[in-house]
Amino acid sequence: MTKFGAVVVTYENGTMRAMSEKSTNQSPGFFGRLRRKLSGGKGLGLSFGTTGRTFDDDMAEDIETQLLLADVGIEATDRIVDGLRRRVGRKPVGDNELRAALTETLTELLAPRAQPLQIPDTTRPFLILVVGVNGSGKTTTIGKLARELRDRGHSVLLAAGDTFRAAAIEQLQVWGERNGVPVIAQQPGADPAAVVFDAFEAARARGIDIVLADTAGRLQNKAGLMDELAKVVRVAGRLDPTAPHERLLVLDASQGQNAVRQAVEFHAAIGLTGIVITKLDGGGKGGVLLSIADQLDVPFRFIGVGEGIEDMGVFDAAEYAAALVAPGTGTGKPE
Ligand SMILES: Nc1nc2c(ncn2[C@@H]2O[C@H](COP(=O)(O)OP(=O)(O)OP(=O)(O)O)[C@@H](O)[C@H]2O)c(=O)[nH]1
Ligand SMILES: [Mg+2]
Repeated sequence: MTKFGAVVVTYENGTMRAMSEKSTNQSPGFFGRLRRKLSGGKGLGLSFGTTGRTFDDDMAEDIETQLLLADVGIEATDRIVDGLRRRVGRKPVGDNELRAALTETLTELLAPRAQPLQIPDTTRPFLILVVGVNGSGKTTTIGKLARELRDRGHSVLLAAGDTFRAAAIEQLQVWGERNGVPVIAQQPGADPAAVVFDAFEAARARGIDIVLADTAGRLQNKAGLMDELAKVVRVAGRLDPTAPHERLLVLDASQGQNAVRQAVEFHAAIGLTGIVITKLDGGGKGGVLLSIADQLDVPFRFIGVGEGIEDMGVFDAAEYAAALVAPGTGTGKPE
């Protein structure tokens, strides 16, 4: 058993378990689900070869290559291998010891990003603007978030700010009905800034706590579309200078290093305050979060592991690190 910070890692029959000592507001099964779904239980898919091998340059290079292939990116990979070297030293190490040291190293890298979304009582309505490239999971995340926030006792309203894609408004209305929360929409083609402005005013008039605003998918390199997003932010700021209070980027984890570029560009355009990573069940190895954590000082709020309303959890650094490292024997079975 190895212990670091607020986390305990144990091995049972070759299976690694990580437990946060602090309680999270996670449903108890979520970590298990994440672990099973992330590459079918294999996480980054690392293998360290023979037990008792010395952590030398060859081994460091071998691990480096595996991390790069798992979308971890060059800078984060260097940092991780340094962390391992610091922990293990130049001596023979077993598979379990190496995995525990790696879990600690990854937890250390991710921990500063694990800042859950806080909604202060003093900010009403609290406006959450959800942005990202086409198909990353924005509208689904809004549906899941509406449920999560409603379950925490908040009143919620949805703003149909994707006025561009056919059927986007109807898609949001379905999530509204499913969660029993109102949806403010205009006609297709309307100015998204006007929709968000109206929704914010409506929420204020009705005494609603939180507005979740959907937006159309846009590529980060389309300047005109990024300007449109900056306008939504500016216009919302006319009703409350601190709005949008949360500028949430939704990233598809299966897009690998491209997701890093998206995060950098969206952050430059509107100043992100949070990131949600979806589709961790979608075949990617999940290493891209390490790269983003290394490059950007933006909190990871939630992670998505499926299309269902219950398939979202609060990001937890230790749990995520443990899911990435996973046991080498591949004990996890896909659901
Ligand atoms: N496997 C999996 N699928 C997901 C997840 N989140 C969303 N999806 C699916 O991804 C597809 C796109 O999701 P949307 O929520 O419509 O994505 P979007 O970003 O709103 O898309 P646009 O509005 O077209 O830009 C849908 O089929 C969702 O069910 C996830 O965590 N895992
Ligand atoms: Mg959408």
